[in-house]
Amino acid sequence: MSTFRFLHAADLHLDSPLRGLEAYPDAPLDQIRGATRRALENLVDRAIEEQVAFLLLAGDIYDGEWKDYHSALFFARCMGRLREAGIRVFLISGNHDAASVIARALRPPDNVHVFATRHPETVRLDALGVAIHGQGYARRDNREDMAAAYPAALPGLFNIGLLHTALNGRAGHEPYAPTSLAILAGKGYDYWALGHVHQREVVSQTPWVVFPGCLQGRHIREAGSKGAVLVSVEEGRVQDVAECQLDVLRWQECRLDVTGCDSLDTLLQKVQGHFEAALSQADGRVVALRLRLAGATCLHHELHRNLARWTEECRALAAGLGSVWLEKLMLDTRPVATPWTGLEEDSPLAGLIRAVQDLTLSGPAAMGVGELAELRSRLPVELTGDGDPFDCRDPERLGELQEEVRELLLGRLLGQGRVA
Ligand SMILES: [Mn+2]
Repeated sequence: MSTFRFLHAADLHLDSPLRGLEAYPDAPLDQIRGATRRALENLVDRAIEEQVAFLLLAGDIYDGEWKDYHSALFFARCMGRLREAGIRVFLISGNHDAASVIARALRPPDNVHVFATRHPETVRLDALGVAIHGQGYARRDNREDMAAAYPAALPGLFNIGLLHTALNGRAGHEPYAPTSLAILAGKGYDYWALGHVHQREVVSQTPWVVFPGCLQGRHIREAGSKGAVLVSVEEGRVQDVAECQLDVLRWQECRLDVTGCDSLDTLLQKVQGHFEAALSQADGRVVALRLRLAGATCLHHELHRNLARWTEECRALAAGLGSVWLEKLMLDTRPVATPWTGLEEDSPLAGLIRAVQDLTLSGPAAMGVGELAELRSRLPVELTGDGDPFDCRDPERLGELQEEVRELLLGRLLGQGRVA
């Protein structure tokens, strides 16, 4: 039994198109557009630096069919660098790059083994004492338990299973190639190299079952550090599974407490401090932030009334720091006083404000749920996953929407009556 290391990555989604980001006035489009390629270059660099025995790619190398061969040529060039370094690559196709989806596939260099799609296949690396079992997707919508048909472990070897699956279901991910931990464990393998779920997750250590997560986040629902895992095997046993951060642009969702901020200057100062801290933690990467302001502040109504303007003010602060981009500003603030403070108790305005406060916006009809559902049905599936802002079936999201409508109305009303 030998000692070696290998890298396991998945869900590269090479050249994934930008989704609606062109609409933002100053989105770093070039950096976002090139991020999946730069992350793949980082993966290749790391494989060479660490002198790994091989690289595993567990599906969704591509994002879907393309109109030219650029993505496939870029991939071939990266694989060619590994070939020069004597590193073999084992890959399976996933739902995004199933044979039925990608018509223009190019043959990769000869250090790359692409697993069959009709049946599970096993590759033995006798010099290392390794067996790799895998099967790619022939078509996108794959609902079979593929793992069940994988062969049992080959005795005396370090066995790896390469599989693109949602296991027993993962929020925000289509339930492709469903299977269970019991089925995986029953094969007797040492390491299951999974793909499909974009969040890094060590599902089990006995045996090792690992989702490395996507190589590079592409939108706010793929926030946090992204990359691959480096697996160290000693005497035929997994000794260590280490996270390798390989992303070049990092999405981050954060919450900033602005309790007590009593002027827009103090608020903007606080926001700037927050941006600077995020930047210093990003290790030279571009940071794309979604910022949620929270806490009780007398600026509550002003922020709600002029959200678009304060979003641009914050965006300008971010732009001034170079490598920070504000994707969205969201409000979770509360007012410090009741909105009718200072108004005549029985004045018409006070009455109207009370009416808005008591307004019941619940019920599907009031919120236009039917119309929203109709719009939502036309969105690409990637946009309607977990935490989807348009999901009106989610009572929590509906509650948030109601709150936003109420605050907007109050902010507008108070703006008419006096300075909030
Ligand atoms: Mn997938």
